[in-house]
This record gives sequence, structure tokens and C-alpha cells, in this order.
Amino acid sequence: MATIKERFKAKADDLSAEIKEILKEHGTRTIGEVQLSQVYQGMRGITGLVTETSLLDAQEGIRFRGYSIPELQEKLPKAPGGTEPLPEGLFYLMLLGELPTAGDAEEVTNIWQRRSHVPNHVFDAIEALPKSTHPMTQFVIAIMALQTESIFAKKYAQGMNKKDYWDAVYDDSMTLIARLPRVAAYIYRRKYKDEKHIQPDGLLDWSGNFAHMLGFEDESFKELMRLYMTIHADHEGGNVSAHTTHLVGSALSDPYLSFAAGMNGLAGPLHGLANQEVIKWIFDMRDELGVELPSKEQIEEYVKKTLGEGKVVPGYGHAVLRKTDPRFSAQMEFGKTHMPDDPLVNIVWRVYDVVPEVLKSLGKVKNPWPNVDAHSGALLVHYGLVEYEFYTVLFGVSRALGVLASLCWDRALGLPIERPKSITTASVKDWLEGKGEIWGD
Ligand code: CMX
Repeated sequence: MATIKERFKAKADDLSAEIKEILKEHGTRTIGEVQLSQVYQGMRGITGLVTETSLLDAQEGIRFRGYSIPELQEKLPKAPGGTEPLPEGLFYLMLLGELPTAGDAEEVTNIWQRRSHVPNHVFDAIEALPKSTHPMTQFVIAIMALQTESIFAKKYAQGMNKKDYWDAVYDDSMTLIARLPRVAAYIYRRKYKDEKHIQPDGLLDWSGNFAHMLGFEDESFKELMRLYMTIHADHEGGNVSAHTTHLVGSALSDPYLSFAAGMNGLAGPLHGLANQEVIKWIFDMRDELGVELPSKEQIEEYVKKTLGEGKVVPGYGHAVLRKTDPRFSAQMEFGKTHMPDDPLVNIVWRVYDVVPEVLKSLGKVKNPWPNVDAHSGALLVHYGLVEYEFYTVLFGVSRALGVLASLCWDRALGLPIERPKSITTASVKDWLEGKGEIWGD
């Protein structure tokens, strides 16, 4: 039986040959036209990337290799007695494009268990930081400290044939993914739990072990982690964390450098940090109103106040989606099953009843519906994971699955260094006056 690595190589060879043929035959065909407004406004809607692992539809939401989240919940292998998918299975699906058997998912678990030992100097690097350092900053520094282990960097320095890049990127990616839960849990326990660290359990799956090292033994919390790690893993290629990882990787920076760069992007409040902002916003609302479960009228007033102060309503809106995010809906379903009466979860549902109409009334918000970050914090608080500054680290551990599977594909397909053209406003004005072209070499 071929290893996962060998199966990946065979798939990559097939797709490389197919892409070569497609480009030979259709390489000069155009995909859409670019408007000046798109160039100035965040490149929205410009197709310029290939990401094999997932595809986002504005109405339907994310599909991983063609499978929606409810389909993944049905078809991916589960932990014994569990109902949520194992993210190991999702990683296998994103990497190989095939649904895994239970044995395939177990093989991924075993590989990650074997590679999970974190060298001591990584903990020393974390310890060198003030405890007050934001967990995402600690996380990025820990990833950078892990970079000393990069096989890609070592082999490149020795003089690696470009045909072998994918092999070293695969090994680095698997090792990095294997080590992230231990690093993240260490940051959590150091900052919030008096440095009382918990040793890994070599018999648990990746998410179950992560929950254990964080200090949560409740089986339904472990199920939440499996769901959480699955739904946050990938959102096609153009979002800031995925695009940054891909971009930095295109310079042949190794997977540690590339992923750390992506995580710096995830740490922005318009992207992954929104998950901490949502719960902070709800806590502030509760404090200001002095009630546990604000009424819809009170929430509406608070939303208007937020907007009046020139702030965004965190957890709402999206650059691509135009409907409620299915990642929000999956978490809502989890809440209905496991904690239907939880007051904080009920606030999230009330906010959902109120915010879209208010945002629509502004007339400028393209998507008034909730995204993934609107729900996640309330589920975590229910189990006692209340330290919201840590939430984006959880998102980051999950995001590693998608962006690193994609990085394996980038190198296996031999994608080149990324270098789009930029322009100046002076050149735009000249072009508008018919004085010259704004494109060119
Ligand atoms: N609250 C208030 N205003 C909002 C808004 C929100 N939730 N979402 C969009 N808008 C505003 C924009 O700020 C923009 O205003 P200006 O024209 O005054 O600058 C206008 O509506 C148009 O923006 P858009 O085209 O609808 O949205 P963008 O594609 O530019 O931005 C996003 C998308 C996610 C950054 C934006 O909706 C936002 O800031 N949301 C809140 C933060 C958030 O939840 N981010 C997490 C996204 C998911 C993730 O990556 O994890």
C-alpha cells in the first residue's frame, strides 16, 4: 500500500500533466475583465489564483474538494462514539482530493502523533516573552522558532533539485501541523493557567489531544474542537491568511516562514481576530446594559451605537459570501444540540435576528449576514474557555490544514513566484488623458 506521500506525488504528477495540456490548448483565453475600481478596492472579484483544496460560492458557501460542510459531517470519519468529522480526514481530502476511509484518517493521526515532539528551544522562545504578549504574537514567534527544523530550508541550502521541492514541503507541513496543538496549548496554559502544562496523550486524535492539552476533558468539548478544526481549515485561496501563506511560499520561503506570515494576517481584526472581537463586543454590550440576555430592541440600539462610533459590527459581512456563512450555521446546529439554553449562545442568535436588517439599512454593506466568527466564541465560553484573546490561535491551528495542504500543491505543481502588476495614480491619470498605457513591463 502506497504511503500518503506517494499517493500525493502520483496525484500531483497527473494534475501537472493535465494543467500543461490545458494551458497548451487554452492558455490564451481570457477570464473576465478588470475594472479600475477593482484595482483600487482590494482586488475584489479578480480571479488570479489557483487553490485546489476548496472553492467558495457566494451563495452556498465553502466546498472542500466539492463537499459542503453538512456533507463532510456525514461522510468524513469520526472519533469513536463521536458525530463530528475528524480534521485528519479533511486534511486527507484536501491533499488527495478523495474521501478518506477510517483507516486513512487514522494514518494521518498516527503520522501527526509521531511528529508531534516540540523541541525545547521553542518553549524557551515563548518563555522569553512577557506573559502579557498577545497569544497570536506568541503563536507566530513559536512558529518562527520551530523553523529551525525546516527540512526544506536545509535541503535548499544544500542545493535541492526543483523537482524535489514538494517532498520537503510535504515533510515540513506534516511536522508543523503535528506540533501546532502542543505549542498553542503551551501558550494558553502559560498565560492563563499558572503555567500548569499538560503533557500530550499519545492515544488521542489531533483535536482530542489538543482539547486535552488545553485542559478540557469533556467529550462534547472534544467534539466541538473536531468541528471547529474542520470548519476553519480553508476558505479558498484569496483570503488574507491563505493568500499570504501562498504568496510568501512562492518566494520559496519554507512552510514555517510562509505559515507564520499567513498567521500575521489572520491576527488582523477584519480577518481571524474578529472571533475575539465578537465576544468582546457582546461582553461589553452586556456590561453596558447590565443584563444577561438583552432584548432585541436593546441589541438594535447597541448595534447602531457601534456603527455611530465608526466601528464595524464584528462577525458580520464578508468579501465574497452573500448569505449566512454555513460555518456559522454548523456552529448554530452544534449549539442547538449541546447547549440550547445557554444565555450567551442565545445572545448570538438574537444578534443574528437583529444585525442583518440594520446593516442592510446602511445601503453600502454588501453582505449583512454573519460569518464564521460571529458564533465560535459563545460555544467556547460555554465550556469555560473564556480567554477570548486566545481564540484566533484556535483559528490558526485549524487554518494550517488548508494553507499547508495548498502549499504542498503549489510546489508540486511548480507554481512560480507571485508578482502581480501595480500602478500609480499618476499613471492612471495619464492613461485617462490618453497619454499612455498603465500596463506593461
Ligand atoms: N459592520 C459595519 N460596516 C460594515 C460591515 C460590518 N460588519 N461589513 C462591511 N461594512 C462596511 C465596510 O466597512 C464598507 O464601509 P466603507 O465604504 O465606509 O469603507 C462598506 O460596508 C462596504 O464593505 P463591503 O464591500 O460590504 O465589505 P468588504 O468586502 O470591504 O469587507 C469584511 C469584508 C469582512 C472585512 C467586512 O464585512 C467587515 O469589516 N466585517 C466585520 C469584521 C469581520 O467580521 N471580519 C471577519 C471576516 C471573516 C474572517 O475572515 O474570519
